[in-house]
Amino acid sequence: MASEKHVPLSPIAEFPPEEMVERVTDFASDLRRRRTVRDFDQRPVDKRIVEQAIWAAGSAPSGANHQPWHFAVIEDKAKRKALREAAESEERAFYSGKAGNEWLDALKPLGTDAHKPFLEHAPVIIAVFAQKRGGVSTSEQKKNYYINESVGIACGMMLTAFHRAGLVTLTHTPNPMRFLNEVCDRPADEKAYMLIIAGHPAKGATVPEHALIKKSLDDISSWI
Ligand code: IYR
Repeated sequence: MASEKHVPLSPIAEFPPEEMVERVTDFASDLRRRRTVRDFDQRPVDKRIVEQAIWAAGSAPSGANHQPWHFAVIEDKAKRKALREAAESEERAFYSGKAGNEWLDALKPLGTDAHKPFLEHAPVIIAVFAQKRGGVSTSEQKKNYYINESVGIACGMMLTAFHRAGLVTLTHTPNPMRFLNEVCDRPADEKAYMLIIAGHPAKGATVPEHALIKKSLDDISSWI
């Protein structure tokens, strides 16, 4: 039999039934106001907000609790410049045909292009890495499991944390992202997963109308 040790669950808050509904409804309404924004104000973001957003992300469930993620906060000007140059070069190839017509057509309503100034100038730029090997302690080198699922959930929790702080975010995935290992000094067995950009929105920032079209509850769920 398993020889694992269990400890009591720390108390979690309980609420009267109606208050539970109210709390989850408030949370959902707030989260539904989250927007992906591409124009950031230059105003700096308190380092404690970034640390707490990483702390929130690091609480995500993960395969065998190996926590297969690393968050590199890119502050250095030269690294940001290198990041922007490498990403824009990939994006130029992407937008000038590599993506294929179907993908480019799908992106048209967003109005995005290869120009990525936020990679240099946004107040917060975090490169998220997924670790192929690791363990419950950073010194371990065991195989990791459900890496994409685990890191994806952690990223979602980070976006939620920034939103709760009153900031806007952008998930960015230059393709391919190999160059990020070099920019961020990360080992070859880590895979760049996505960039999370955060900050205050620029004055007059806009979002594409397309982004406001959301599927209904009936569209996205079934009770069987
Ligand atoms: N990485 C490119 C293209 C892009 C792809 C998808 I799918 C998007 O939802 C948005 C953009 C870029 O960032 O421009």
